[in-house]
Amino acid sequence: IDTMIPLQSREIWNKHRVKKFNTGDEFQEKFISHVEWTLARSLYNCDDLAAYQATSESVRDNLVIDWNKTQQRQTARDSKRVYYLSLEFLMGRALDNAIINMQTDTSEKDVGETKETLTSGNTSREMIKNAIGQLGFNFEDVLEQEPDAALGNGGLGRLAACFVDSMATGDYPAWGYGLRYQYGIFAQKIINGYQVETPDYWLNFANPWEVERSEIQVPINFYGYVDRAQSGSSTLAPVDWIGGERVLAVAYDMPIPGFKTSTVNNLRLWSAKPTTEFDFSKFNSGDYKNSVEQQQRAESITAVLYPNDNFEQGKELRLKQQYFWCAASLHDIVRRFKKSRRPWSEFPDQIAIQLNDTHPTLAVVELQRVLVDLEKLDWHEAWDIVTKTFAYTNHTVMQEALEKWPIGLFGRLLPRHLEIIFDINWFFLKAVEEKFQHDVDLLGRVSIIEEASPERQIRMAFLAIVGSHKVNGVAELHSDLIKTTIFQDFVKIYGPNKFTNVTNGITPRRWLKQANPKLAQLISDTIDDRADNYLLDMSKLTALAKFAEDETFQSKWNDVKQFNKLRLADLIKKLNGGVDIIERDHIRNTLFDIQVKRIHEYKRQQMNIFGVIYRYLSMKEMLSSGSSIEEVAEKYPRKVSIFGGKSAPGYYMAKLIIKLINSVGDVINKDDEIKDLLKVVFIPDYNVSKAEIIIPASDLSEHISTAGTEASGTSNMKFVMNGGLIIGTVDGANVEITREIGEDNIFLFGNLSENVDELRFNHQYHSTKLPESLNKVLNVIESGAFSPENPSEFKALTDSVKYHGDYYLVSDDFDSYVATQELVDQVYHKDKAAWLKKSILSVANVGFFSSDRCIEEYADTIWNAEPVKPET
Ligand code: HBZ
Repeated sequence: IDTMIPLQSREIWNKHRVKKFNTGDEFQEKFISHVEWTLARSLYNCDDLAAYQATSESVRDNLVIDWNKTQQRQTARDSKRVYYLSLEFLMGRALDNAIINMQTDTSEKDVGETKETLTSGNTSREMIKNAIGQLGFNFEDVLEQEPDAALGNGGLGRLAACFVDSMATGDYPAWGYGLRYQYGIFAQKIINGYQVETPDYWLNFANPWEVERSEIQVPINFYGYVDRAQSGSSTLAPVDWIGGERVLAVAYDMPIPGFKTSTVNNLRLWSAKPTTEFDFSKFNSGDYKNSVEQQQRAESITAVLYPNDNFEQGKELRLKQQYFWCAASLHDIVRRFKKSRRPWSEFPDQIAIQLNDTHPTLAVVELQRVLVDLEKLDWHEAWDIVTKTFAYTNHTVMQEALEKWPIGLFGRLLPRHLEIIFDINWFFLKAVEEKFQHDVDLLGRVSIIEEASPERQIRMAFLAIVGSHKVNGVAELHSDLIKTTIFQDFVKIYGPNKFTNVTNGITPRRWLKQANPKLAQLISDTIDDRADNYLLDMSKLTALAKFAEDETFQSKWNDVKQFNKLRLADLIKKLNGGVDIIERDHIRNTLFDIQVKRIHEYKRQQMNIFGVIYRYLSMKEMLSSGSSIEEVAEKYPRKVSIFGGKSAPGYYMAKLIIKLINSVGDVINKDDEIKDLLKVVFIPDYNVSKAEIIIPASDLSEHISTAGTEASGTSNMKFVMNGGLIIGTVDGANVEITREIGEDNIFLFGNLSENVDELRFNHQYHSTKLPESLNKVLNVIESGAFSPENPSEFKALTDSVKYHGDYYLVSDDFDSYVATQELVDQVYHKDKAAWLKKSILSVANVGFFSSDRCIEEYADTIWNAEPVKPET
């Protein structure tokens, strides 16, 4: 490319080439020029927000240089590219992460001598912090100005965010593709104990972390009809789809910096806008008012993120979002491929596309359409390319979360795609029939089209399996479960090798270094790794094990936890209108017991709060039968139960659980008789930036889903990485966490997944007796103890356990849960050294759960992709 530009021009470009800031002084110069030129402000009206924006612009300038180079390098090397298609990227804040990832030099030699330059490894963050301080701002206050990019619901969206971080860190030529929602997940307010949703308009102030690529506009069609005028009678021949509604997809790019590498990858999010031209002939009536309204409707496609997790609603706008995003992304991918002028058969050698759940499955159909209808490839040749390109990650076995689309709705919106799906299904079923001639029910069971009433439905998971060469679950237990339950027939059809496991992971840059700087510092000091190389090779953490019983080290470890607990107490106080809930003087011997995640019956926050109630009742009973408060404290030592999480707005039971937690808190927190031995806190609006404060502060966290329901869980990994212990069921990644850190270092309880079916069956067909303990709790709730104005307020919750089959098996696990909680208390309060040892050993062995390991596994076993390393 270079040679096409005249030498003289190249010289001038080179002479004036942009340069990174590399010292605190250079940073300050950039900062000021951004305040004055980019923001058109000055020293006299530069507030924290402006300081945040100027800092971000300055840091971004550094990133952009590497971003451009990375893209040029990846194009020049022409190696296989990975595209991660996810409807959610729960990124959180970008600034601190970018600063941390900016450390480029992995050598230790600079540390100490040249503290004020960026090449001094560890100190880039310190350097910027000092520089900002000298300019008159507090670094933490500046970071606080950034709104979270909350473009996701929970684990699935956060996983995608960890993955793009690890893909950049591993130098993989990989892009994320998603949607640029104008409203991310709603902000949660708690009013009188109830969840109230308020819109999250996160783009209120200019977003320095995105670049609008207004030149990249992809037209996307919906509705219309299929014209087979030139295709004759042949069913598989290319046809024309005449779309009825047209919108434009505009690209917005976010830089994704790798840690200690100059690789900066791209996250491309699409935004919908109206086309500028009217094509009246395409509208049925040509009625002008309607045309205008249609144009206005365009923007609604990317207006809002659907706030459900693990539940599918089947709304037309959701399907529109999916197609809009898949079609735009594929158009981009195909355009880039075509520039290489390779034959189509090489498409799968150059491109791997990962489907994050079934949400992007339309991309499979769209690629087939592009190849057959537009590029005129033979059907089978095209299908071979498609299936070699795609791979699908499943995140749930729960029926209500599996996507299905009624064919009526689908066919109206995407008439040509429906035909293609029927053809895909026809060839698939034909092959199955040939192979399994005697199994009469099989075809019906595996058909992509479900014969349901009132209407047939498209089973998106089946389509994703048929359209992919690999299918993976997200933890070992889960990957085994999909093979024996929902996808059992497909294992028979394709053999077991199509199905694989890649256990989830998390990025240690955000979830250790950024969230817990004190612990990160202690670790790097202790294992003598001042340049933080352990963040790239987490097996280095095993060096901590030899300090597990060292008293001085334990005490430093404990001090870090204490610091983080105070930091959380400050946050809770702030959120509680400046009033302390947690007794500060006793924080060191108060157990912080935390459950933060989306509120869902299967995650069993209800069991947690029932346990809290049981503890409270037991304390009160002791007191009323004459025990002293000291005796009560002996049995039930200081504890604060902390909850956080959003409920889907339409999920009645989850909302009721939130209300119960708050109502119980109101009663317990005000009860002077128990002398602050027990507190209950619900932290409103749990999100990524709150998680960064909450997770490092945990002594204990709860991962207590009904066995077999939580595919993996990833916050379990985050808590362990921050030195918290876990109380959990034998579910999801808890199983592998136990294997890695050792069963002495985790508190497991409850029934196993292989017994769940039988237990459910028993509840359905026999009247099973509730344990005494739980019965007591439910009776007290029903008495109105927590809802005096409306004693039956929580009836749906108590009834679900008592009369409606207890689907989530709270009654089966309750006693072992309570007993395990008491064991936790004993270890925490009676043997702090043992506790600290467990905590240290857990961190020492958490390395497996780095998302860098995950990405390597995906690259090796699914994508067949190699890193493209920057020249050194
Ligand atoms: O994906 C979660 C799983 O529940 C969790 O166990 C796992 O660790 C995590 C990452 O693999 N699933 C989700 O978070 N799912 C959703 O958020 C979701 C969102 C929209 C949907 C369906 C599911 O339509």
